[in-house]
Amino acid sequence: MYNFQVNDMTCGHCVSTVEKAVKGVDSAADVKIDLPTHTVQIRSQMPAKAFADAITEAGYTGQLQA
Ligand SMILES: [Cu+2]
Repeated sequence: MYNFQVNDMTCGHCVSTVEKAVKGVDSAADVKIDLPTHTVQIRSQMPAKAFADAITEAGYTGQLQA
């Protein structure tokens, strides 16, 4: 389980863009996005870096939380 803080995700459109980016890395990933707290929870076998890169490529700033 990875937790990303994506502070520049500010509306429903951002949420769907980030979700698509995550699904683009792993279509089977379990993604939970909470807009009020700007958090993206991802359950996947893929490395965290792949998701970090995809979030960046989608135009957002994702901080992996420890
Ligand atoms: Cu938005």
